[in-house]
Formats: sequence, structure tokens, C-alpha cells
Amino acid sequence: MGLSNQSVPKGHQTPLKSEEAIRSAVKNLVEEVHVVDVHTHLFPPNHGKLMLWGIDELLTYHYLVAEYFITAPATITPEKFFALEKQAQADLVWDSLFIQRSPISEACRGVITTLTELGLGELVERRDLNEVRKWFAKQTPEGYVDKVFELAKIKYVLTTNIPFEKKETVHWYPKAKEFDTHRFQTGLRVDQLLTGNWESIKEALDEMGIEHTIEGVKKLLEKWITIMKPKYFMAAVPPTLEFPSDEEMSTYAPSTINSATLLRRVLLPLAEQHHLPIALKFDSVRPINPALREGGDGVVTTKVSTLQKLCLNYPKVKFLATFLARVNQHELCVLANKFGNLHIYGCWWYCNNPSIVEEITRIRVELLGTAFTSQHSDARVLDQLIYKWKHSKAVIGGVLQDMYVKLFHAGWSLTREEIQRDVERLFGGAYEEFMEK
Ligand code: FIX
Ligand code: ZN
Repeated sequence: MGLSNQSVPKGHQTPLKSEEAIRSAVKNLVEEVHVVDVHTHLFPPNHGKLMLWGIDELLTYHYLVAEYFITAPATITPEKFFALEKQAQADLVWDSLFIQRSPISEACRGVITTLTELGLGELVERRDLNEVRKWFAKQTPEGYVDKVFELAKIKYVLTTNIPFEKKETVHWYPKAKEFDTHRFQTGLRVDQLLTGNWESIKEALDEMGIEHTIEGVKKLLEKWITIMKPKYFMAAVPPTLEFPSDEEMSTYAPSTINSATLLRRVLLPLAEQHHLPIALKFDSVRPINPALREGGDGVVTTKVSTLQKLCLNYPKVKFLATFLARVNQHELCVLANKFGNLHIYGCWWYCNNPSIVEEITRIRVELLGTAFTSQHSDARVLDQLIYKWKHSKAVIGGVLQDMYVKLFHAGWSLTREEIQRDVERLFGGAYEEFMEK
């Protein structure tokens, strides 16, 4: 991976001799660092309509649709709303959340930051949605990827690829199409295993002509590993799933198919055999209001001990983890402090708000130093990379300024190069080191 200061001898580094110099260096280094975005839902241009970008996608992001429905008149039901064309949906959201009231929520402010960074400040000033649309109509998907990656300062992103969704898999077989696999690296999403969603798994098995058995599921995933060349498996952990003990497993016949057997007889052995880490997401509950579709999921507090048991019982498997419940963040840090096969990433979804990012980052730095990944964007719409990283960097940078100033006052001399090395770790380097372990 290569962190940038490693070749500069200490004597040739730039000393930072005052609180002011430290704050200014940290601010600048965080703003300028190029990030590895370890979890997104983005697709490259050759995945056609799956690549979401532009103003109408930004305005109909599920965070904003959920917010819109808090304000919508009773006559506009979710059913009616989703039956509209995307542009008409976007018009409703724009009118309600940006015109009828000030867009002060995090998701709304994100749209404004994005447009401003794209140079559309004047159109925003005039509230001119149609002119904004005209500007986007002039962009091409390929050119826009370059523009956004440059503006958001992205090294590469990890994508979410679901082998059980036909609308996605058609873009991969019979032969994987070429695309920029350096900038868009693959994450193989396997929620269906942990939810024990046999109907969906069976369809994917039929698609590949594979038998309906536990061994068949293994074969299916191995085929997708070959096609997608993923960097990790990923799954959201259902709130009801606890680590199935050896005793529980002994009660299942070899042919039994459920979430426990799919986890312990398929996913974990495959992860070990193929040296593929498993990225897990805890504490979401799906859905609490199905009418809102993707925006209808909620947060629940689950047991951090499920992850502890995974780390303990599978020392050869590497786990990446993020939790949605605010109350679990401290316990999670303590866990990460005990297991070298666990790496914490990001402030997920309802935690990706400045007040919570700040709190979580402070706890993490205090307990883990730089051995975690400070943020992931979870972007679904390409343009969101711009605001999600700008907003997060402002908060994380502020926390780091305080941390380095405290260290300085404790008697530790600091150089710009040393801080740069640490910042690179927090924004992707620590993830890469963990993956290379
Ligand atoms: O499970 C996930 O990957 C979640 O991040 C998403 O499903 C969720 O809808 C989201 O976009 C959160 O930011
Ligand atoms: Zn996600």
C-alpha cells in the first residue's frame, strides 16, 4: 500500500511547533487525502441503468424520500409517489423539502453541497431546478465518473454486487464485461444466506443450473467469486441471528438449509478457503415501514457478542464490521481492541450525521488510535460521494485536530509527514493493511 511519509527521514520532515500549525496542517491533510470508500452501492457506467447519477436521483435518494413523507399531504401515498416518473418524484421532494422549508437536514444539505461543489452555486441561489437538470443532461456517464472521483478525491470505491438479483447478474455473465475494476472494486453481497432466503437462493441456483443443496450454494458462490473477483463477502446481519453454537449445529442434518447452516457450513468455510474477509453490518431491521421501500428500514440494538463469537471461533477469518445503533459503538470499539481479525469501518446510515460521526470518531481514536477506517459513504448515487466525503471530512478532521493538539501538549513533537501517514490510514490505509494481513 505504501503510506506517504515512510521514505522521508524524520530529520527532513516538517516540524509543527504550535497548536495553530498543527490545526492548520491536520485540516489541510484531511481535506486533501484521497480516500478508499470501503462500502458503496455504486455501479460503473457499463452496468447501464444501475449506475445512478444526476439531480433527479439525488433528490429521490431514499433518505430524502423518507423525509419527504413526514411532510407529504395525506393524498400522496407512497404507492402513488412511486408510480410517478422519477422526475415528478424529484419535483415533489424539491418543492416540499427545499422550497417550502429550508433544507437543513443532513441529507438535504448534502444535495446543496454537491451542487455547489459541482459549480452550480448560482443555479442553487436562484432555486432553478430546471437549469440544474439541463446542466446534468450535458454530462456523459464516463466523464461524470471522472469528474466526481476527482472532486470527491476518491482512490477507489467498493461496490455492492448481489448474485441473487437478476437485474444485476445480467451485467456479469455469460462473460464478465470489462470495466474499471481498479476504481470500482467488487463486494459480493450475501444477505440471502444470513436471512435464510431459500426462495431467492433457489432462483439463482436455477439460473446457473446448480442443484438445490448446501453444496450447490457453495458451488454457486464459488462461480461468482471467479466471475466478480470480490475483495470481500458482505451481509447485513438480521437482528434475530445469533451465533449458532456447536451444540445447535449438531442438531442439524447435513442437508438442513437455514441461516445457521448457510452461515457455518457455507459462508464461513468459503471465507476461510478463499481468504475472503466478511464485511458485516449490524443493527438494521428491515423493513419497519415497507411502503417506503429502501427508506423503510429501521435501527435496532442487537448483541455485539454475536460478532465476538464469530471472531473467537473463526480466528482465520477476517471480519469487517459496522453497527447502526449508537449505543453499540463503545462496545464495538472494545471488541476491536481485542481481536486482530476484526476491523471497524464507517459511521453507517443513521450514524452518518455530524453529531454522531463526531462522537463515534472520538471514541474510536481514544480506544483504537488509527487502527480503523473512519468512514464509508454508502453512496447509491455517484454524486453523493462529493457531499458525503466533504461533510465527513470536516467532522473527522475537527476531531483529529483536537487529538493532535492534546498529544502535542502531552510532550510529543509532531511533523506534517507523520500526521499525513496517520490520516492516510484512517481514510483507507488501515483497511488496506487489514486486507493484506
Ligand atoms: O445494507 C446496506 O448496505 C445499507 O447501507 C443500505 O441497504 C441502506 O439502504 C443504505 O443505503 C444506507 O445508507
Ligand atoms: Zn449499504
